[in-house]
Amino acid sequence: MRMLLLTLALGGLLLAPALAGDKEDDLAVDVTRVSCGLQSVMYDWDFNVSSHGFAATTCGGGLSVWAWGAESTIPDSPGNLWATVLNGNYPNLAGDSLMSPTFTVTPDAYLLEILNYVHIESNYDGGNLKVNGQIIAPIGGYTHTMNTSPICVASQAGFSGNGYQGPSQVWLTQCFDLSAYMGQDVELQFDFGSDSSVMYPGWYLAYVKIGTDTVIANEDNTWTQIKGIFR
Ligand SMILES: [Ca+2]
Ligand SMILES: [Ca+2]
Repeated sequence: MRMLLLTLALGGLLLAPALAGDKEDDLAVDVTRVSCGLQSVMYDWDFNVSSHGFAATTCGGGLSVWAWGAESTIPDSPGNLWATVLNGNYPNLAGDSLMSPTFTVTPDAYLLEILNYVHIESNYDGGNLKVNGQIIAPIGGYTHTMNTSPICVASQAGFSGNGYQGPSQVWLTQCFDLSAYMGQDVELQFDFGSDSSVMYPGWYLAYVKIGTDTVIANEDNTWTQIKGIFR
């Protein structure tokens, strides 16, 4: 067994440089894709299940675009989700904030992971996340800085473009660290805005999960399991 493990380890070392030089893997590495590594989830807002109390309010005098429901026109749609217009392109002059329910940031609920899909006119339209009205960047940073054109997110950092995911549009996780808000009640705000021409499918949210990357031991369960072992 020890020899087998050694062989596998050496094999891995030999394979690593070959994979790193592979063209397709290089493309994959360029993709911004950071999960939170959540081990425990306090708020599991899976939008395929419900809208989870999120609600939209217009921003900067723009048009309302956020909608929850069944989406079938983008690749690998989970079914129901939040979208900047379902089953079609967002309109010109959109400006809309999708607001979450209020929750408290705690040591068990401070890493925020989203699964999102972005196909937006680069820099002229875009979206970002705000916490209590302040922009928060994902780990690794936003991919774009908007120009002065879009309503609601003008000159702000955010997600934009029709190739931020790499060579084609795919669903990506992004992780936001809310530890600066520890102990505070917060509300998330997914802002989206567009300018006066050129429309694309938009911004799509499959889930928002908030938790921690540490396993939280449930003492009752743990004790039950321990007793079970010795029964
Ligand atoms: Ca546009
Ligand atoms: Ca859309």
